[in-house]
Amino acid sequence: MKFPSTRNFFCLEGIDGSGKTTQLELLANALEEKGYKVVKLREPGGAVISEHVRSILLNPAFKGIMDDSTELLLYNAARAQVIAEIILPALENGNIVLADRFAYSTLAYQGYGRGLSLKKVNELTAITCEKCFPELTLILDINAKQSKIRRSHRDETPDRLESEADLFFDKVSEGYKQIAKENPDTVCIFDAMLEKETIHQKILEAVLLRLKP
Ligand code: Z5A
Repeated sequence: MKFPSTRNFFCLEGIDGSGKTTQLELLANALEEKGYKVVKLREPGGAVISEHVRSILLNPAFKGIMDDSTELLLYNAARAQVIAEIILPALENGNIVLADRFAYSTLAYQGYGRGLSLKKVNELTAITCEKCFPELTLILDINAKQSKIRRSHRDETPDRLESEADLFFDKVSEGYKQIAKENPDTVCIFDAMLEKETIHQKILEAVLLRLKP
């Protein structure tokens, strides 16, 4: 399904530990050095209500209790709020918006990962994201095994999603590849196992191409 293409709105995607947050920071700094105004946000989250929804979604106490449809709707609810409260005003004020995850996370995790109907996930996305959708999504491709190795270096207790089995992350990873294949004009996929700086330069190049008037 095709979604709107909103100028100056970019998103980083990939499974956990793929390096999204690292690359988002590098990209934001590089753009700011070039004089662009940048607003960064994470999903789920980025606005007060959305952060409250995040704490429900990631709470390990709800593992095995939260229904897949509840999960789908909560991610969309968090997204609807951050779009209205943060993303649209930021774009209207001439900022570049960089999102750490957006609606393709829902397609990859709830659609490909959980096995919910891709059509229904897309239909819901069309409602939630009626007013904006990234003009370019940058996917960091890493397999479930490598992602697990990177995540194992963390001290924190895994959140509800992080404690899913390897098979789940394999499906999510395959989902991202499929999304890239089906949307070659608006999605770029990068090998997340390359050096951080190498990935950064590739991402920066792709974004600067879009920013040219
Ligand atoms: N989720 C969903 O199911 N549906 C949805 O619609 C949305 C989200 C929006 C949010 O988790 C969870 O919600 C997520 C998907 C789900 N769950 N899972 N599982 P989150 O926001 O808490 O976390 P995350 O988005 O998954 O990100 P992360 O775990 O923080 O990882 P990351 O941002 O991709 O990676 P990083 O923090 O930049 O890097 C991880 C480590 O790797 C770090 O030590 C880096 O120094 C290192 N790193 C980074 N790049 C490299 C390279 N190139 N080489 C070597 N090492 C590197």
